[in-house]
Amino acid sequence: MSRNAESTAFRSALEVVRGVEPRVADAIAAELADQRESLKLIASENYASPATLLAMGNWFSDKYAEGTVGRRFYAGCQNVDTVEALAAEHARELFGASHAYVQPHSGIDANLVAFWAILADRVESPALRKAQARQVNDLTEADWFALRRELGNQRMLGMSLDAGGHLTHGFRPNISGKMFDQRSYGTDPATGLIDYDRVAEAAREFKPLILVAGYSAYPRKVNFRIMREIADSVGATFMVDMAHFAGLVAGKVFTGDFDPVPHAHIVTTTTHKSLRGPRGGMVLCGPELADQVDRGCPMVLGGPLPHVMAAKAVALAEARRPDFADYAQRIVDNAQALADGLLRRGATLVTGGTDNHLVLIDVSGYGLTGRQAEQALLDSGIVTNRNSVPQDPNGAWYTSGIRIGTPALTTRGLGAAEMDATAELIHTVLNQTTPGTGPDGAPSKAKYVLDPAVAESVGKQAADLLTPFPLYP
Ligand code: DSN
Repeated sequence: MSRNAESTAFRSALEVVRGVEPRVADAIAAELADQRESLKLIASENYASPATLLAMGNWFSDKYAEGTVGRRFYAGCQNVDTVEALAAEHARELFGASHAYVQPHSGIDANLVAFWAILADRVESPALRKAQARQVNDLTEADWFALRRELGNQRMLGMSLDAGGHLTHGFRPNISGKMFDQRSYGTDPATGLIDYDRVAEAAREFKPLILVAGYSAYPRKVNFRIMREIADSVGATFMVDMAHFAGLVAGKVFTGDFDPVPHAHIVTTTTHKSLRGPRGGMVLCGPELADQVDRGCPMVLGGPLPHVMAAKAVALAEARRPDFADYAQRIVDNAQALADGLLRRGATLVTGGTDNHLVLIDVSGYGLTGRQAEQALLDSGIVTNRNSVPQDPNGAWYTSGIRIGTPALTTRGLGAAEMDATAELIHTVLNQTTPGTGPDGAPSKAKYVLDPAVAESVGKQAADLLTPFPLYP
């Protein structure tokens, strides 16, 4: 499709919205302007293609379709079947998985589906077996009580939050941290890297039902072959949440021991991060878990979103094209160029660099908290997010880290030279920002001082850097 056709489609859609609620149309236009003009370095964000975005705004949004392809609880789902089957087929082909479930609305939902499937497959409970066999009328109140207790007190071993793990891998703010008895493995304090011997030791001691690998703030590859061996040695189900790096798996940057699909019993992902699709989730697994995974809706999910599944099909088709592999490699090249540029200017990086799409700066080296650094960068047209570093003394709210990622800027076409210029802008802001004080004059973890002239100058340089790489020209 030509750029003109895309532009006309978006403009027309905006005019239709404007006719009903102009403030929404204005907010949409303002969001595009913001995303166009700032350096978007949030590691989990990207720019979906016009085809992906346009596939979401249509009549599929109006259709209910509980169930799975060819087996729905509603009539008239033949077109939903078409797009769901296409999305699943593209996902299977792209990742080499035998089964794909494309209904989850988000990464948390995909993980819930996976947890359910593993519990249903693994927990030894006569009551659960009866419920699974749809003999629910045979269950007594005592059976239901036992079933709830047995399902809800299983063991999960995942990567700790401050080492880069995710909330849904057994942490308190998420239901996984309440229903599972959870332990975590961290990283080596000297290197910042996963120590597989320590993971094996933790697994031997704790004997988890589920071993989870995957991260949202670990800047390195994970060896999934070793993790699977650890899981097998204690009889655990091995689950990988590849939400952050699914694009690198799709683009064959992560292969062999670093591709989770051949090694894990079950893999979950979001579709909107490095994979560059619509906001949503997905589960991949082998035949042994497929039946339980397909019960995701209505077991733990609300009705599927057919318009988003249509967009998933489009984005997955895009990811199967040869140029996606080139894109995925450029994401990593750019992250390494950004890390090198920061290191040369004196920044401290967790693990000393990166081999994926993200870089984690320990901003305590600049005398700042993550929150101060995040806001100072935002004032300067650089959008990042604060993040804990391992053993973070500032906790999960203020933090000591800034996480930056390259999937979005790589989509716009920026390369190594622009990454070096970006490193210079980030370093300038962090170097010129100082901690501020609260109203009582006491040191504050949130307040900061940055000369507005510096913020303005960096903001202008950031915008100039983007000018040759227009978003939706
Ligand atoms: N919120 C996502 C991220 O930014 O990494 C993970 O769920």
